[in-house]
Amino acid sequence: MSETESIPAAAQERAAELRRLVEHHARQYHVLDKPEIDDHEYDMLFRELVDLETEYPGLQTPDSPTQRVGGAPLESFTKVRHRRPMLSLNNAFSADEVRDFVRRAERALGSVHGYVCELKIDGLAMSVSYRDGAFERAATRGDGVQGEDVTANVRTIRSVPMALKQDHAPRGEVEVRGEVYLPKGVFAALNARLEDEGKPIYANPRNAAAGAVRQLDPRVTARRGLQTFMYQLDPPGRAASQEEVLSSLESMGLRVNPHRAFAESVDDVLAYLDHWQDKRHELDYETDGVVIKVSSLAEQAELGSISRSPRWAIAYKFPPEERETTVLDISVQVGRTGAVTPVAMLEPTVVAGSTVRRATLHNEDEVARKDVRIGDTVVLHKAGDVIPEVVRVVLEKRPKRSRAWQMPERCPACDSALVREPGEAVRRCVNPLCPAQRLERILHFASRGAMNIEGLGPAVIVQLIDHGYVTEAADLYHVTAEQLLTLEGFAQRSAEKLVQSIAARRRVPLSRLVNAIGIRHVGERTAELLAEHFGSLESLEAADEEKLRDVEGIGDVVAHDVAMWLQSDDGRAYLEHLHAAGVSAETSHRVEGPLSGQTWVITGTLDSMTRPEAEERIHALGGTAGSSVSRKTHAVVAGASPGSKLEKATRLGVRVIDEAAFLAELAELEPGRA
Ligand code: 1X8
Repeated sequence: MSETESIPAAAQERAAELRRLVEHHARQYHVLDKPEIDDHEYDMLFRELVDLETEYPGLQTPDSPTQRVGGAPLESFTKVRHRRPMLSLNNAFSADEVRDFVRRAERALGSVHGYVCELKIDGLAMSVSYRDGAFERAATRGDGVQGEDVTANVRTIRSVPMALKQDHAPRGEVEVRGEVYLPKGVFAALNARLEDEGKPIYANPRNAAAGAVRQLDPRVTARRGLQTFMYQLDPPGRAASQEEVLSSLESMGLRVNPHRAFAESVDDVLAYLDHWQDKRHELDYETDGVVIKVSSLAEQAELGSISRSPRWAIAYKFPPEERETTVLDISVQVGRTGAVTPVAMLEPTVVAGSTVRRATLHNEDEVARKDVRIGDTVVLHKAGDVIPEVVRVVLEKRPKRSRAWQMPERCPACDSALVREPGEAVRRCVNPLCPAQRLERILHFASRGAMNIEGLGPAVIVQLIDHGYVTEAADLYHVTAEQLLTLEGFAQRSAEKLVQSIAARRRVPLSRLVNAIGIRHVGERTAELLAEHFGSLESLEAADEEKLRDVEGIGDVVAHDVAMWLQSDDGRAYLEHLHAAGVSAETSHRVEGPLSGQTWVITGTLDSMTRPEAEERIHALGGTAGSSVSRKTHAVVAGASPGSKLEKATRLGVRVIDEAAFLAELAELEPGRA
């Protein structure tokens, strides 16, 4: 009798089904960075398969996904064989399962000298090798045995030192392992920009981090703002416990998560899990659990590993932050470029620490794929702990006689026919006079990342349009205090103040003006590239499609859109009206100040301000904001993920300061500023 004959047919069939499902979803997640189900659903499928194979060991085939670690590597990077396999961890989904882990460890060892609890980072596992203290190679986990050589990309991550701290750098080869991740704020900004530029967005920070690490162009990686936390050292040197490993990593200059705790007993461990259950939403990165490790390295060695995971560690997974709520309505919004977006209006509900009332459904294909209908009960979560998203419909709770949602054929604001161009997921209103687009264009124009007009928010702009004072951006500069007084909420003083603050934003840096114009697919970043390349609005206006394609970082689609816009009658009229209103781009007008004669270069992203804001503050103090580093550069301000400019500055011996030091200098030189 063969081993499988005693196994019920139903179990055999289910195991085969689960193997297929797990393989499929593991590939979507690890290889393609395009998960179709959320992590919890995947964990549950995986768990069911493990349980079935435990119950019927005959079901455990050598090719079962439970016997493997990650996804297969992509084709585009050189393969790297790990010195030791990069294991994954067994999961625990409840306090009982954590107690089981502790009990097993204590039974095997007699007693355990304590545990270390560390936050489980929802990032990308990474191995970084140093030789005689010098950065040598970085590799992704891949399938655990073989990963991808991503050395060039990881070199651009600021928190990965190119040289370990002298006194603490071990001789010979050491391998450091940890997680590469994208902070929540950086993730939200990245998606906002991608959406702005008409590109597909990332489902969560981990996928965005994976996308950044697997870029074929390291310059793109450098701009993404990746961060790291390291937690493993091989060989461990003098460290005898996980706590000492973490301290060693820190003293070598590597980034280590400050949140960790030593636990003597299972109760200490459980208290730690409890503490982070809700607190985790306050962090600026996503954590999906807590890794619990037997601390003593000797005890770890004694416990060893089984097939894919160590016996000395377990990953407790927080229950998913998901809430059910109902879809009150699906409304459609018209953006500044005419893109029409369906938005689910929800019964307000608290998810991951804040109240959610609406969630974008992105486009009609997404609504159809999820089959979201008005009246449905849906499961809601937050992508990257930030962006509310409808995960799925709870079909059992669907009201009778509900109907599939249909994208309107006509613009909800102006009733003109919507157009869906081939290859695009969105429908657009192409009526340039559409009032909804007009409002969005003006809102965008005045917004913080564009002209940054203080005191000119949505409530005022809506009224200005309603009263007929403003139909396009240029009209803002003709608004009078008398007109403002007829709006709600204005008195003489506040009206005068707003007129002044609008007038003060006639002259802005070119990149701001280019962004403010609101050309489709041109967001902050693209505007900067255009501004840097052309130097003046006149020379940008004179550019044709071919010249635009020459701009580094600008693709054919964007070049085409920008050229079409610049050549269109509407585009020309729009710019003419702005010129007539006295709006112009700052060329290098000279202000005398404490930074006169100094060139400052900003590289990477700053947390407290956008790059244009930082450059303006340098200008205001008489300084010049340069775009490349030379010996003449006075200082380089290095934000997150600074890339090659930082390397060059270091090479040339140019002074490099971080954001905090930059802010301190500004504060000293700008006495008038709060
Ligand atoms: C994975 C992770 C570990 C830690 C944090 N985040 C992770 N995603 C940690 O130990 N601090 S350990 C680990 C693994 O061994 N697969």
